[in-house]
Amino acid sequence: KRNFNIMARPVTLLGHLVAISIAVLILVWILHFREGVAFKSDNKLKILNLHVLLMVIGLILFGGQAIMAYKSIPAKKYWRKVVHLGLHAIALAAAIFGICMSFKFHHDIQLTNLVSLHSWFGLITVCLYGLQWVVGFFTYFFPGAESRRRASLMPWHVYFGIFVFLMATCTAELGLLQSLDTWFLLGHTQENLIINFTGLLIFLYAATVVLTVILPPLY
Ligand code: HEM
Ligand code: ASC
Repeated sequence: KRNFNIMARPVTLLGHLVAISIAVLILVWILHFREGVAFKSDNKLKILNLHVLLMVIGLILFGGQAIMAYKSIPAKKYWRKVVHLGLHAIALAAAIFGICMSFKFHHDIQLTNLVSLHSWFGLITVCLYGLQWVVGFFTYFFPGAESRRRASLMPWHVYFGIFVFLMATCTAELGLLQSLDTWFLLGHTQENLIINFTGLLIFLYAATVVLTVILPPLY
């Protein structure tokens, strides 16, 4: 009889490839089709672009890699865990800084904050992400809960981890959709194609990351 078992490690390879493709597309979009990034500039769109870059590369790409760490890193469990929480810390820091950039953009051009569905999703996502990180850290790393508590919280940790990661990808899709002058751009322009392909790849990334969680590890 044939055996249809698929192990997670090869799927994490696809996850890395998709992540690199998203990084390339988003960099081409922001550096070539838009005006690049800046923390301080008279061209306020550069500050908004910094927000986009931090959210996609920081929160989504690093966050997904953090989740896949238990299936992608060929090392002992302890080191996988250190990579898992470390990459999540980078993702969270980028997300908090990235949110600040969107508020700075709104402040500088005197736009009202928290109007769009994208902004509501984004704020909820980052709050839940921070909560997930803190609870995960104290339960599973330092000082660590007793083993029965660790075990009983694990399904919740995995469920909320997937949930908040998917919320982050939804927020990014809403952000792409809203990309300022979308209506002006509509048409078969190169920039429009890049935005759409980025959105498709983010969806494929989410599908891949969640699949690695469900598949058994390859030792
Ligand atoms: C799995 C710890 C933060 C999402 C795990 C596991 C541990 C852990 C011990 C179980 C791995 C296993 O037994 O195979 C931690 C610690 C964190 C943290 C110490 C923070 C300091 C996060 C965050 C997220 C997250 C912020 C998501 C936003 C997940 C997911 C899994 C997981 C989806 C399942 C991975 C799999 O089974 O392939 N984490 N975690 N974790 N964690 Fe975390
Ligand atoms: C941990 C860890 C796990 C869980 C397990 C309880 O710290 O690495 O896999 O807690 O002990 O499910």
